[in-house]
Amino acid sequence: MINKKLQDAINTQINKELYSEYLYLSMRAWFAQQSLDGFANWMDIQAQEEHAHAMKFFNYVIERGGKIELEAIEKPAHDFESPIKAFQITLEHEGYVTSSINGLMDIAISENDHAARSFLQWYVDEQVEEEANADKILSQLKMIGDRIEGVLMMDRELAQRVFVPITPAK
Ligand code: OFO
Repeated sequence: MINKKLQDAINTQINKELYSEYLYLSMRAWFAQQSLDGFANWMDIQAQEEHAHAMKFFNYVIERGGKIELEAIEKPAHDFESPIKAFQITLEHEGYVTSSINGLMDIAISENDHAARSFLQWYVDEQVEEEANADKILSQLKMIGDRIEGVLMMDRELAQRVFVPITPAK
């Protein structure tokens, strides 16, 4: 049976993951409106990953005999000014999610829930990748600056990203 404190915190985290999905869907739309379809594809995959993160938590709560309580999802921004701005927001957001995951791990540790610690370790590792991916793209965009050929080259590269399904629970 899942610990109540952790269950409530995971329910909040599910909302954050679903908000992340919304945010990246909104960015996907913005990039598509700028005719940057490769960037839009990257955001589309990112949104799918966030949905998978939410569902992995969702399944875990149920598997451990807990209760799911879905909350309203906040409206995301819809105008991102530039690719650099969008990736600055992405990196900042992922940093926020990382600290939130760390908070869940702190609860699992203080409640002596070893199963939850093992489960949450996947998210701790995933966040390293989430931040690194956003940081790399942001750094490259800064190098490219205003050079449109560079942006278009990146757009072609980001069009290659594909969704890799994750294990639904555990
Ligand atoms: Fe779910 O990792 Fe991004 O937000």
